[in-house]
Amino acid sequence: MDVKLKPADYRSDIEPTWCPGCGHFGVIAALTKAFSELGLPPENIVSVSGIGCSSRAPLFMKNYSVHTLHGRAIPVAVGIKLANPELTVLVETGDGDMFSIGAGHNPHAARRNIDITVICMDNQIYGLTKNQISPTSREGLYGSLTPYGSIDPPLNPIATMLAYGSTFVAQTYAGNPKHMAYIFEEAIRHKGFSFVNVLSPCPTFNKVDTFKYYKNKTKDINEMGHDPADYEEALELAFHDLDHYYNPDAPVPIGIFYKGTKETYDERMRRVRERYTASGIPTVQELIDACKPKAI
Ligand SMILES: Cc1ncc(C[n+]2csc(CCOP(=O)(O)OP(=O)(O)O)c2C)c(N)n1
Ligand code: SF4
Ligand SMILES: [Mg+2]
Repeated sequence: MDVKLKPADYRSDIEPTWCPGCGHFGVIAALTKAFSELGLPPENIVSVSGIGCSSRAPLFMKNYSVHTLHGRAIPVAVGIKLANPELTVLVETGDGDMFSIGAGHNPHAARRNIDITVICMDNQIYGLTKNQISPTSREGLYGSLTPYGSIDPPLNPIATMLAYGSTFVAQTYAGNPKHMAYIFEEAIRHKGFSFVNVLSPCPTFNKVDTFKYYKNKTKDINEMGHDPADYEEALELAFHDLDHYYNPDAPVPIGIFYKGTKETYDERMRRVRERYTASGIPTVQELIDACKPKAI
């Protein structure tokens, strides 16, 4: 008989080294809750991360994990998923890791609809390297290299990942454990590329986008009537995601922006293999024949 594991059963015996009050604590609590709710065996989960405070998250959980190079979690996760599509593969990353150095990988994993779940712990700052602005930092944010405040307009993670063709895009907030666990569950359950932006404050360095700031500001777009099947409305809502940076009355939208259905990359790969090869694994002659130029 299968015994359902509790969230604590998914934790490793390594204690997090994060600062007291870091939003990332809530993320691993919600993630282990989602694993437990989904009844996932730890040996079937692989978490891949880059470099950053956020990218340490896999260390504190019991499932398999690969701590890769800065910005390189997505290609490693894609390789793992394609080698063994039966695994649940996650990327646990940060706003710097994903949208600065790793940004070139995002459109390709999304447009190919590779069945992985990307969880971006977005604190709008580089925490690990002690306070530099990131692509998601708001204008005017002070950092150790921007003593007069950032003059860069911020990147919009939700609109970007929607435009790249992700089939699941959501935003949640580290101060709302129930909402986070629910969104993680939905993202992992989704067949295809799923992206979750988690607003996860860094109380040590980002003194603006704090738990206090988000309190009473987040609004669940699904409770307000947004249908996640509506891609155009999702884009419209996403374009207003950062309004609160410029307008103190604007809400911070959380919830599922978009959830669509599209054949996944590994399904397509399987279909092509079945069509062109006798055994699923091409022979050398079949590969040579397949490489000859031909009309579509
Ligand atoms: C190739 C390379 N360049 C730069 C760094 C330095 N570095 C380490 S973590 C990091 C930023 C991490 O920011 P983020 O992903 O937002 O994570 P956080 O610490 O904020 O959770 C940088 C620039 C590095 N480790 N490797
Ligand atoms: S520096 Fe910021 S992101 Fe890093 S552990 Fe401390 S609070 Fe968390
Ligand atoms: Mg960060």
